[in-house]
Amino acid sequence: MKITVICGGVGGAKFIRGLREHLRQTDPGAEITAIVNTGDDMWLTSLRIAPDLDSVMYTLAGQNDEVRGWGRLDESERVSTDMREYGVGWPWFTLGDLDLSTHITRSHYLRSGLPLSEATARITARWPLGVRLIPATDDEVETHVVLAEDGSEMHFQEWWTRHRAALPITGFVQRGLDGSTPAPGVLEAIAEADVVLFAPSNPVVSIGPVLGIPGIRDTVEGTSAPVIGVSPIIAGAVVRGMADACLTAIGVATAADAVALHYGARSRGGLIDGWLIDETDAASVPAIEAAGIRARAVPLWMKTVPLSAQLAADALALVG
Ligand code: FO1
Repeated sequence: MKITVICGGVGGAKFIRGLREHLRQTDPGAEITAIVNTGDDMWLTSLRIAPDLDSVMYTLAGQNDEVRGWGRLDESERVSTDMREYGVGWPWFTLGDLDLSTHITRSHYLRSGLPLSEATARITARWPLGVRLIPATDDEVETHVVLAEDGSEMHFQEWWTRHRAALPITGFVQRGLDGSTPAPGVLEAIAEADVVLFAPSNPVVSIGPVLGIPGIRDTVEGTSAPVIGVSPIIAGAVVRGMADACLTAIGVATAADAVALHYGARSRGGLIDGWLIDETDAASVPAIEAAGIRARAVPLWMKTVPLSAQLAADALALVG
């Protein structure tokens, strides 16, 4: 079976880890392709930072800092601490020493003329991930927020890490979107999949920027594969991060059913056929079904790998 997952960072990484675990037990020959958001990416002190690609890679490699949710295990910060003395970089954005190894390697490949997708293939080859990671695009399409105060733009990453998404914004723009194209293999991975999954990632700044790359949304709408999503919202609250600030900025309620309706039923011109919500949101099943989307309430908290594997099994079961 070929499964393609559209994802962002932490929530997506845990979900894909669960999907890999489930398929190892039930369909060892299955192929998993993750199409990963690159809207969070940026150049910082001449290094290309790709947070979501790194979160997914480190998690699948068992090298992720499970507590912080980003960065690597057994990390140290000698370099970034010293760089502060030079007054370069973002003091609010901590680059660990081992994490810098990844950024230096990626930047080396990019500076050598390789596209991000090839750099990613070479970097991820270091670990037997069992999942193919493809960036949504090889082009530099970065998410910026539009500040309510004066309409100026700020890179999403500064709004997110420096201001904790607390600065009022009126929306998001994808800088560099015009003329951008999906990375090699992205459209085929969606069109030729047996199942397409939307990981429980931020609908606005993770899933949204992937769908925004010209050609990707149309390919999701047109694929013969069922498209099943997993709610990133449980009982009206985000699981982690500040997705509520993002949803509010685009006028979507922070609720499992609201996000389903935001994606819309494929049978009515939208993107999804099925939607998993948490048991605490079970009362929303009828409304989601009334919108043309098959819904099921299951335990959504991915506290352990077995729980994540069960969630992946529940998502695939919704195909049936
Ligand atoms: N998030 C923070 O809140 N503070 C940080 O200092 C920080 C550093 C960082 C470095 C590398 C990286 O790949 C991710 C990092 N993140 C940090 C997380 C990052 O903002 C998020 O992973 C996503 O970009 C937002 O979903």
